[in-house]
Amino acid sequence: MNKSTNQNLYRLFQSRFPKDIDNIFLEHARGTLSFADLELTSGRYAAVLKSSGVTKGDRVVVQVSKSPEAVLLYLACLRVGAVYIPLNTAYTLAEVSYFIDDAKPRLIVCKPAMQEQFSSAFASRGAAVVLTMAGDGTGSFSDRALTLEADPAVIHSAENDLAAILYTSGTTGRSKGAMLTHGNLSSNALVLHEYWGWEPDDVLLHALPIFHVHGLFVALHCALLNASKVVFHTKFEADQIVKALPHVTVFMGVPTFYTRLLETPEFDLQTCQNIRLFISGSAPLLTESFTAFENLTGHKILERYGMTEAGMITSNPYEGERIAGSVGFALPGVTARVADQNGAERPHGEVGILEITGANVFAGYWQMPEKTAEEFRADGYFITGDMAVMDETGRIEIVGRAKDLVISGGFNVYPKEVETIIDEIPEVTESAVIGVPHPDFGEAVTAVIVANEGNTLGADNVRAYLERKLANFKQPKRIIIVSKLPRNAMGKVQKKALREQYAGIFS
Ligand code: MCA
Ligand code: AMP
Repeated sequence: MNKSTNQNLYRLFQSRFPKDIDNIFLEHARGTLSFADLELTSGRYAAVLKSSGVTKGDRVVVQVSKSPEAVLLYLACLRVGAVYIPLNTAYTLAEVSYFIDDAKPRLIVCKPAMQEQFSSAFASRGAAVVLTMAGDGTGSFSDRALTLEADPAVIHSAENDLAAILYTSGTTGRSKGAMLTHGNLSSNALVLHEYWGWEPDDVLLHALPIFHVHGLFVALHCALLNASKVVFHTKFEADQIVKALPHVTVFMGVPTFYTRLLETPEFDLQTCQNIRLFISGSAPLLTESFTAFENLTGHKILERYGMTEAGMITSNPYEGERIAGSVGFALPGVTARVADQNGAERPHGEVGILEITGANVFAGYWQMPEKTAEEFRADGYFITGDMAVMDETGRIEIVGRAKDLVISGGFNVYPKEVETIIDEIPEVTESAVIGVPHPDFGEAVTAVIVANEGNTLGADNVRAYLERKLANFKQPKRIIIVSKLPRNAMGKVQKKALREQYAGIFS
C-alpha cells in the first residue's frame, strides 16, 4: 500500500459514491438523505468539530439517539481524523463518567435532556465541550452547523491512525476501549462487501443500534461501499420491520430480531419475496430459529461471528452451505486457530480457544498496554476468549465462552461488573451473576444473592439500587436471594452449578 495515499475510511466511501450523487443514501421517518446531502452535511458537521477545537486524534464521545444526523456525525469525525467513541444510549451518568475520565474527549455530544447533567458532571474534567443532538437531529450541534460553511476536506490518515474507540467490558468488570484504526475498518468492510456478494441494486434494512460494531460498521459500511440505499429504522419493532422487508434485499440482525419476526403473525413467505440475504450475528443463533426460519421463508440465515476488537472474524459462505450452529470459515485475510491455554494449536475436532490474526484485529486497548499484552500471544495472535471447534475444512463452531460473559439480546454484560455493584449494597454478603436461557433475549442476566444474616433484603431493594448505577439491559431480569452459593473444594463459586439449577426459570 502506498503510504502517501490517504487511507481515511471516508475517502474509501467517497470513492464508492454512486455516479448520480443525488441517489438516496438514507430513507428515514422524516424523509430522505442523498449521497450529495451526506457529503455536504458531514462537511458542515466537520466544520462544527473543527470550530469546537477538535483536531486529528482528539476523542469525540457521542451518546445520542439513533438518527440520520448521528450517522453524519460519525462520518464527520472520520473526515477530520477524530476518534469516534459511541456510547450505548442506555448507559447511566455513572457509567458514562468512567468513559469520559478514561477517554478524555475534546467534545461530548449528548441528548438535549442530558446537557445540564453532562455539563456539570464533566466541566471539571478537562476541556470537553458539550453539544447536543436530539433524535430528530436538532440541538446545539446542528444549530452550529447551520452557521458554518461545509468543509470539503478529508484529512490525510494512515492505515494505523485511530478511527474509533469502542468500549467493551471485561471479566475484571472494568471497561476497555478497543482502538480501531482506519485500516482495521476499511479492510473488514471491503472483505464483507465482497464475501456477501453485494449487488448493485441491493437495499439494506437497518434496525440495529449504531453504537456497536454490528449496526455502525458491519451494516453501514457494507451499504456505503455498495452505494446502496439504506431503509433506516431508529429501532427494531417487529411489525414495522415486517412492513419494510418487502422493499429491501438485505437484512442484518441479532438472533432476537429473528425470534421476534418468527413470532409475528404477519411475517411470512410474501414478506421475504425480494430478500437476497438475511444475516445474523452478535450472539449464537439457535438451530431451532435457523430451521423455523427456513421452513417459513425458504431462506437460510447466514450466520457470522465477530467481536468489537476485530470486527467480523468468520462467516458462513454466501454461495456454499450455510449450516445451523456453525459460524462458517475465517474470512479472507483472517487466520484462525483453535488453541489450548498456552496458545498451542489443538487438533481438528477438539475444543479450544479461538485465536486470530488479520488486518481487522484492533490496535490494542486505549491506555492499557498490559491488558493488551495479556490478550495477545507472542506470535501476534489475539485471544478471543471464545471456545471453538474447527473441522478439517476450516469450518468453525463456537461452543462456549472461556470469558465470563452474558449476551442478552445481542448486548454484552460482564457478570463481574454487575456483581461489584450488587456487592456495594450494605445488606449483601455476596452475589453471583449468571446468564440463563431466555426465549426472547437468548440469555437473561440473573443475580443470585446471599444477604447478611438476619437481614430482610428483598429483590426490590436491589433493583432500586441498580437502577441508578447500571444500564437497563444489564439489570437482572430475575433476582434470587439464597442462603449460600455453591462452591468447589477451592472455595470458588460454581457458576456452572447455578446455571444448571436455574436453567428453566424463563421457560
Ligand atoms: C432492551 N431491554 C433489554 C435488552 N434490550 N434487556 C435485556 N437485553 C437486551 N438486549 C429491556 C429494557 O431494559 C427494557 O426493560 C425493555 O427491555 C424494553 O426496552 P426496549 O428498548 O423497548 O427494548 P427493545 O426495543 O425490545 O430492545 C430489544 C432489542 C435491542 C431490539 C433486542 O436490545 C437491540 O436492538 N439489540 C441489538 C444489540 C446489538 O446491536 N448488538 C451488537 C453488538 P424494562 O422494561 O425493564 O425497562 S456488536 C457485537 O456483538 C459483535 C461485534 C458482533 O458480532 O456483532
Ligand atoms: P462484543 O464484545 O460486543 O464485540 O461481542 C463479541 C462476542 O459476541 C464474541 O466474543 C462472541 O462471544 C459473541 N458472538 C458474536 N457473534 C456470535 C455468533 N455468531 N455466535 C456466537 N457468539 C457470537
